[in-house]
Amino acid sequence: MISRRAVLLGATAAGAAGFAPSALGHMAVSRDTLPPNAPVRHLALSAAEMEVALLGPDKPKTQGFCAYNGTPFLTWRVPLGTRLMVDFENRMPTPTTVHWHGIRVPNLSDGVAPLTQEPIPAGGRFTYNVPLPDPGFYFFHPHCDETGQVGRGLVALLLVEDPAEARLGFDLEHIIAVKDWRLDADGRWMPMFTDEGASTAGSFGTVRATNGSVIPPRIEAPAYGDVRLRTIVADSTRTIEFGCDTNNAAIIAVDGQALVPLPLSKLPDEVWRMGPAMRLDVHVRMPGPGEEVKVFDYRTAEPYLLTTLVAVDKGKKKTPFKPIALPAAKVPLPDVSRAKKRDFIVQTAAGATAIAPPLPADDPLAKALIDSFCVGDKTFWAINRTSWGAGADLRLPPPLDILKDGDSYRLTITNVTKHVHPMHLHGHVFRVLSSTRKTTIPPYLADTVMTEPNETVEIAFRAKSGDWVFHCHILEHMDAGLMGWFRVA
Ligand SMILES: [Cu+2]
Repeated sequence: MISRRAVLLGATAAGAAGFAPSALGHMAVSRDTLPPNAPVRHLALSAAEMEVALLGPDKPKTQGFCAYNGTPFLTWRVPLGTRLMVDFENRMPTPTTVHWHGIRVPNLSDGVAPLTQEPIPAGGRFTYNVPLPDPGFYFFHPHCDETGQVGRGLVALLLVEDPAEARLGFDLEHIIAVKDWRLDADGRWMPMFTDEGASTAGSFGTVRATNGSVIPPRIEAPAYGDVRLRTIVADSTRTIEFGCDTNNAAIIAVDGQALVPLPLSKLPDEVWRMGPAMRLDVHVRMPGPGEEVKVFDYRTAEPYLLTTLVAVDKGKKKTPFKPIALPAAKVPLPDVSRAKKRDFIVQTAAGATAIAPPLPADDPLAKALIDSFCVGDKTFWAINRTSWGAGADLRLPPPLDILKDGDSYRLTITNVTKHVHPMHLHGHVFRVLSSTRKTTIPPYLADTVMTEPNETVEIAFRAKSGDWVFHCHILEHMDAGLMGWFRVA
């Protein structure tokens, strides 16, 4: 089934660049976030299936693992201010798209089918224009059958580096990617989308892993040295409580955005709760030679060891711990005092509903259909009684709201369900202003915010033109209705 949008765009699979001005009259082309003369880097990207040993040595290998460029957890490091032109090819047997999580991309490079492009079929190509105006820790992943493809490994990391960071004095940088695997004892994939999981907390992996390994990594670091730990929950489902067994640790960035260093010891239970898609940069001061720092997920009854840092003597002397502040984030900030207020409720649903007014009949997206391959077959969730299409009802829902380009908005997000929902807004970085439960946390910038049962979280942002989705990042929830969109015009 091909939507009217696809016809208007002219066979996107043949490679309509996100760079091109929109042929659509209904919305302003989102402003570019880099000047036209910014340095350009052309990169080839492919997604393909491969065989990987996930269960550990001497265990059966797993077929049908999905990876970018043949590399599990592919990691790109790119200088701040670069424009990536990414020539993507889908070598998987199923459709996909690429979404650049947390990056302020032009709308047509956002990778959301059918809002900004059609799914890229097997063998298809698409060029993404990815300006990198903000330093930080980002990632990219599919936004069609995200539950199935991310579940089978399709995720890559993107570190946008400010040259000033190299002079901050860190002795070591280390990435912790939290991602479990849903495998049976023979290394075969189990269903990623289950009705039981999608309607509750999500279907958890059967095997826990860090950076793909079921054996928690041990990393050597200079004794008394400064380590920048960069943690991402790349899992479809799991929420962790990040913590470590030292007092000399401070959060220096959330979702890649710098904040005034926040010692972990000042947080309730000395942990930071991270749902799927969330990132955290932590400065850890190493202890003396031979000693260790253990990094845990404290959410489980028995703390799960994510990684051990082992201090080795490199001649460094012990000095008092002073957390290193990253250069301040430069994202556009909302004018909170003049922001318009909007209220959203995250709730359960029994079947597709929509109460928002429909799009005008002549809108190119008014009759757009969601590809059934991209979403789940049941609807369990909604935002303000509006669900993303799933199952038999694959109509694109009307926008949750129409916002004005450049204006500031305050959103309250109230979770009236029994489960946590990490809510992500595309194309923007927002300020987390307040929570009815987490009263001790100072305001910070993020692109994904956790909402607990019975919690109201308030965020604020400056709206940028385009059609942007707002959704839960527990992937089965998203694929079972927990996604809506804003039109900013
Ligand atoms: Cu959710």
